[in-house]
Amino acid sequence: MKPTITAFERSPDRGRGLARDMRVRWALEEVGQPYNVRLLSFSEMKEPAHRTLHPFGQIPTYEDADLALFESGAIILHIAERHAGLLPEDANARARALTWMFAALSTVEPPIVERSMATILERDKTWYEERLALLEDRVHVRLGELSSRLGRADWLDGAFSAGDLLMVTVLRRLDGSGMLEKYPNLSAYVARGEARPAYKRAFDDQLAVFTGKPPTG
Ligand code: GTB
Repeated sequence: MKPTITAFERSPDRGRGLARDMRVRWALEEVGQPYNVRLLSFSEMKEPAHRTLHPFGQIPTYEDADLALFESGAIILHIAERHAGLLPEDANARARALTWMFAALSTVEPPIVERSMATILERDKTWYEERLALLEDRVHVRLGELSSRLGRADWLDGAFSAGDLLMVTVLRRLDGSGMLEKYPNLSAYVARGEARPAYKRAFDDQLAVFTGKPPTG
């Protein structure tokens, strides 16, 4: 039986792959697990039926037989634990990959999301420019640190892992801000992630939801 995930019926990003179903799609594509997608409107996400799956009324969720999960990080960990390809076999390398998953979600993503939310919700405030500068400073601190750690490596710790998958999707949230371009190794890192065949399949599938056209590849 195929797992079912949920995604926006009409993503506000117009198919740029910035919503969090993208990372789950990418993980499923990396491990070669076919899946179904149930598309939800904003009002459907807040209905009791969906809230039994997701207490916060959001996407993505993941259902497989009698298991239902929410939180993209937990879903990706579940996929990575049940299939080869996203976590190393060696116990220490695996623990380090998990560390990068947490770092992506709890250290790098928050300042990026805070900046992004300010650009959407606070643009008309008198203090917007001043606050944006502060938020961007915080993002730059993390980008600088991450850039130093990545150095000239392809991936964060040896082979590509679920840690890289999450980090790339987190950094993509800066798309259009011009911030990532100040760190050529991070831009190249994101481009390496986007060049993976599994990423492309996932991206095309989520874009097809927006355009209404089936993916060509
Ligand atoms: N921590 C949760 C996880 O990782 O799964 C966060 C889930 C979440 O924020 N879901 C968002 C959602 O359902 C969609 S991804 N929002 C609707 C709501 O809360 O009512 C966030 C997102 C939305 C849109 C864009 N975009 O348009 O660029 C980017 C990211």
